Amino acid sequence: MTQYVDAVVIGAGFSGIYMTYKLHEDGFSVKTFEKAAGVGGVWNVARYPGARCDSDSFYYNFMFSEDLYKKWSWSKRFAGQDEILSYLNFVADELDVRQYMQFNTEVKSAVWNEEHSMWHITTGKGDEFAATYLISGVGCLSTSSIPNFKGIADFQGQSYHTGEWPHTDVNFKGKRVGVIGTGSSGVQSIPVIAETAKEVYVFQRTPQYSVPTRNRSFTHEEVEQFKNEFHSARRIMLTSPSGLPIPKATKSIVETPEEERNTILENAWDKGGMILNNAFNDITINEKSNELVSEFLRNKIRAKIKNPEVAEDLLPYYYYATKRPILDTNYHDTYNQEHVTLVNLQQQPIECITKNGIKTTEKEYPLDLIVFATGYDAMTGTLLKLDIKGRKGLSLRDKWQNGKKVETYLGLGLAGFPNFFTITGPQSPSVLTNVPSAIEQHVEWISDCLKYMRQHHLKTIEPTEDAQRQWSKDCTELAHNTLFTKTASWYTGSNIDGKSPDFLIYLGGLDNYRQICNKVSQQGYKGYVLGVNKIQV
Ligand code: NA7
Repeated sequence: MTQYVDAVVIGAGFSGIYMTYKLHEDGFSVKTFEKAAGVGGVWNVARYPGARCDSDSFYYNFMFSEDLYKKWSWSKRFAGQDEILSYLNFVADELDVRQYMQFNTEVKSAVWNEEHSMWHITTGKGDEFAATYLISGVGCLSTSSIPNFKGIADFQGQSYHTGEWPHTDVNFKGKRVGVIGTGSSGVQSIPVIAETAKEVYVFQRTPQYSVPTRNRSFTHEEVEQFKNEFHSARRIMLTSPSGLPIPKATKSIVETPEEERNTILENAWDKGGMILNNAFNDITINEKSNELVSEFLRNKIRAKIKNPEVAEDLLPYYYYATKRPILDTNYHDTYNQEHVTLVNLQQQPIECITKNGIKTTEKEYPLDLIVFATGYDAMTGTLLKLDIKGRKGLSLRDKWQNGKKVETYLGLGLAGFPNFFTITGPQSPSVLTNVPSAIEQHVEWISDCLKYMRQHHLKTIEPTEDAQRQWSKDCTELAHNTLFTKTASWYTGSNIDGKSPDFLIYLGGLDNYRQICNKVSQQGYKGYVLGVNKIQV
């Protein structure tokens, strides 16, 4: 039997929890489906060793409620996966949202019903729901990607992707472990794996820049200070491009005299975290500026690594920060340990995976366990797993797959898909900001929009093709004015075969984005078609 709710939300991570809460608070009936057994989203599944957040913990949380903020005390400067998951469980309890959530349930399809102006949602368990609104909180880094290595099924040892880590402890003791990938997940996990493994082989395709996390426990006084500074921090977060209480950088690195520049870089290095990549305003814009920071970071690697040949193999030469900036704890030092071997895939690419391990063009590395730290089908991967069909049976897959250009309006919705909203969708700024800050903005904007619809007796809302084209053009242009598009990364979709190479993140900053979204709503949802009854097709 089909049940009716005002809104169906997909996912119970940061986005789904807050969206569910807001909808209920605003008097809408809501049903939230979550594939996993509990809340947490990516923090419930990416349980790999060393998994940690790169935003300072007291800002990587909800800030919409002072009371909620003050009830939780983070133990460390950068929280690990387990603490973030505990936090999200705490929030779900505090906001009392579990009653609207159904776990262990995957949404299979969502089809727009033209006649009733409603979404028809079907789950893997056979639930049928009709909903006026469909809201995706599936996240932008939630579909793991394992490259199609030849022979992958032949491997007889254990193997795991970092984004789908088992809920039981994986024991590395006495084992020969191969790690493929040196993005954030690889860099975080490799030093921890090396603590107990007998041998570690890191299969590196692209060397990485990395800045120390400088993680540490908070004192009681520090925790109290964060809580007391709630209002001042929030004020800056609402107006900063990153959504963090880091003011906009105003200095150009090329225009800063060498001595001063080095002092700023050294200070940022000593403080750790995301300070260095936010220290100057031209790092990702100007090649010369970028090279100054890149060389600073390469020198840090040279100074750390004892074996000069290994040091050479670890030196990155892409434009710093055009891949996700990485924070580490003892990453590069790990290569000074005798049982850790760097395999440079630029010199010896992987040929295949065998029953015993990984074979490169030079030799076979026998392994007991392979860790795939090979990343995600970011931004669009999870949305495309769902069979979403809009007006006239138009499928999201037909619209976006097979090299077709991905276009959205504000990263929040798309033409042909009425009453469908995407939290942290493609072409929103979210993944290049402090994600919870972006999520709060998205959820609050969507929630205001639905209240507006109710107040004005509107039945449908849908971006126009023109507004969508213009937004997508703006996103592309912003990206082409930077160095981001000169580097292959998941930002550009180039890590996934067959994906249209495009930069799917709005680079204008969360501050500007917030203003643009506010202007759109203040102007009666400019760029949208609002339907009193169903829109004639
Ligand atoms: P990333 O950042 O996409 O890193 C994936 C890594 O896997 C990266 O080093 C890739 O090398 C490597 N990779 C991917 N495919 C291959 C193949 N075929 N052969 C060898 N190496 C390969 O994913 P993460 O999980 O580390 O981080 C994703 C985000 O999650 C992170 O930014 C946080 O926000 C959370 P490449 O650089 O492409 O040469």
